Amino acid sequence: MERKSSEKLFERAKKVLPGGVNSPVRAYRAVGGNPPFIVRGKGCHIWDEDGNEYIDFVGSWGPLILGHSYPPVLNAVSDAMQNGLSFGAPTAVEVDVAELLVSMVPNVDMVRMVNSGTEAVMSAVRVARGVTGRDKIIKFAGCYHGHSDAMLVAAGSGALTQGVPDSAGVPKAAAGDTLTAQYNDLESVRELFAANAEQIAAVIVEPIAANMGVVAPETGFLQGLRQLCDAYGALLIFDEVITGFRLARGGAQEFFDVRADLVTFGKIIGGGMPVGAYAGRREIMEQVAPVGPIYQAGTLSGNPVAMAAGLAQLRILNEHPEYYTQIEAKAKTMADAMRNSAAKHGVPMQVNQMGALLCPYFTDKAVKSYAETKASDLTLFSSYFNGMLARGIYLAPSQFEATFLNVSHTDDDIAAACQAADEVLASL
Ligand code: HOZ
Repeated sequence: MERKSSEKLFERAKKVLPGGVNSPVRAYRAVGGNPPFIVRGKGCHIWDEDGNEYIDFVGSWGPLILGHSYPPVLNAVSDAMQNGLSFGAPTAVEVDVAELLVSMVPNVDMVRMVNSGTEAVMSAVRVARGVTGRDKIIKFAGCYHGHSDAMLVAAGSGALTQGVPDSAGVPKAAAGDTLTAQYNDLESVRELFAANAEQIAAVIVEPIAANMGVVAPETGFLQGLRQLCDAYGALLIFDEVITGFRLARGGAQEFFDVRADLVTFGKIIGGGMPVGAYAGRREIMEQVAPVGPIYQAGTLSGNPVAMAAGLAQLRILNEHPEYYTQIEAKAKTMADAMRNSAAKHGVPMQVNQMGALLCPYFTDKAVKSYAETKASDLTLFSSYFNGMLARGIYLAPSQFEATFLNVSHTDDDIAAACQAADEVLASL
């Protein structure tokens, strides 16, 4: 597969963009080689600058749950933009999206729109601190909550991929109130609460840890967090930037039947447009300005074009609960096929799968913790990734990101990916 045009673009990009990219993981440093530059997408297929076609298992890192260029979403954008791109003033579509979101997500009465998951988390953390009058936050090693200062401690995703989970440039004071626990290890959370009683404002968690690959919560883990937060008067924040509207219509709260006090969402609220949101019960959200004393604002928050795209996508998800069982079934099929191929070819591999998310780890031991994700053989991952790319299967270029399935993957697409995986695993 030739990628000369992409290579030329990457050379130009590296002169004017750090690493040639606007988000680190896209630079392909963890897997070697150069990234294809994408020109268009339709359904689960994307095409690069050289005309190569790929089956996409990234889907813009999750939000494109209906696939690329989904006509009702594109039409909504096109209709909305005829009226102007931004007003910095209230519009009806913001109310429509908020009403729909509140009707779909459990335990949520009000929502504030922002522009990204990073902003949503940064704001939710401020709300938790404002509501409780406490400063400390517990997060989990390997979980990623965007790039605000307080969250770049033991962070997953690109930070983990690039080997900088504790970023330079974060003042000690900004990170000093972030305490780190171990995912799926309630004891580590209990110890932090015991040592910092009445100082913890919130525990923030990705209900499925999907920025260190994919690690599902063990039975009782999320429930245990709920109980500890209740016992110590802290808020529980579910970062649903990846799981929101992807695991189920009501996200992880519905899927796992555990209630959070605040929920953060990302790009899926905008159908792929730059959107984020945080939401919670009325008594919490009414602490946010202009009703309450916790300040947070943004000119592009609730942008009408982005909201129109989000509304179109959320309406479809709301009307089609069966989509979730369908995507999950496809993900199971793919995970099972990959496990079978690994066993057949003697490759030490675990495939973690939950809902529409999956991730292969190159190790012979089960992967249930951050430490176990790091036991994966990254050289094997890199060979697997590049073998798949050469066969037209577009995956996240990092061991520590998820493989995303969506409504637009057909049985044939899944079969093609499984066939490619079988060939690649045979060659390792
Ligand atoms: N941190 C994002 C995935 N969890 C990657 C974003 C991007 O490169 O677009």
